[in-house]
Amino acid sequence: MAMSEPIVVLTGAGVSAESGIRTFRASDGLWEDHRVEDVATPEGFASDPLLVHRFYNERRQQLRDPSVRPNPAHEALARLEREYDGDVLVVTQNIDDLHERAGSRNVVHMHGELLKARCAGCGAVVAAVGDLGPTDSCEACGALGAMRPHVVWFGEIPLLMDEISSAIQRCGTFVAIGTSGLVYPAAGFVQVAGLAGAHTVEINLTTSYVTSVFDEVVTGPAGEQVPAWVERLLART
Ligand code: BV8
Repeated sequence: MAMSEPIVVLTGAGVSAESGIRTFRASDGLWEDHRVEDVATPEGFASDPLLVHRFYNERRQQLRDPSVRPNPAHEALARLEREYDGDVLVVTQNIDDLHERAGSRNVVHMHGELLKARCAGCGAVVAAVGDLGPTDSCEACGALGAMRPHVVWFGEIPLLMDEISSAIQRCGTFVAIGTSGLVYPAAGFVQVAGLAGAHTVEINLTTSYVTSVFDEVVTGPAGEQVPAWVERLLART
């Protein structure tokens, strides 16, 4: 039996909202407490590493809170990967590990991962479960104070772009879930997918900056709409 065409799923902060993780641009959003340029840029980190470490330490502690768990949207995407008879790739802008904890295995974190740290000296990437600070030394090269969150800040190049680009060129369906469509290059993926002939779907609570580009728009909370969309798709294939 021929395999069905590959599916690429792009997720943003909205897919984790119902798990209790704040999004960036809601009224009570993460950025509300801080200026983006102070906490999510290399310049911000250079000028106040303690502030930036604290910003990520708080988010890492929250992620470890037992009440923060995958929600039905994460679980539905893991089901899609298990039951769909084609490839499913989750490209997430999120730095939490909820997709993996829900069972998704084919996940690319294009903006890095909260539970990892990277040595600014040798580039080694290590697990970071506890707090990070400006005096931590690299367990690989020993450099003192060189550890930073393994996160892609504004002005830095997203990770695994080649893998992402080739997956988008080959997919038959591109679905964006819970992302505002503001940050590039992620916000431009729908355009690339559509030009490559994919059917494009947006699942969001409201409209995004790029809603008009999608072939199909599903409005509502991801925790409800993603399981329903997966159910419909699996019933068709
Ligand atoms: C790069 C990690 C070059 C850190 C993040 C001028 C014009 C255009 C672009 C630029 C420009 N000036 C600079 C740029 C480039 C810049 C950019 O796009 N800036 C924007 C602000 C204009 N981009 C970069 O710098 C990127 N790098 O361009 O390098 C390059 C490019 C390609 C190839 C080679 C080189 C790097 C950007 C990465 C920054 N790091 N995160 C951290 O997490 O702390 S960005 C951060 O915000 C997230 O990772 C995410 O990517 C981004 C957007 O957030 P969303 O996930 O969309 O969340 P948001 O809160 O915005 O929206 C939530 C959505 O969910 C909403 O739509 C809401 O309606 C919905 N929702 C809420 N609840 C629910 C829901 N939906 C469903 N159910 C719910 N329950």
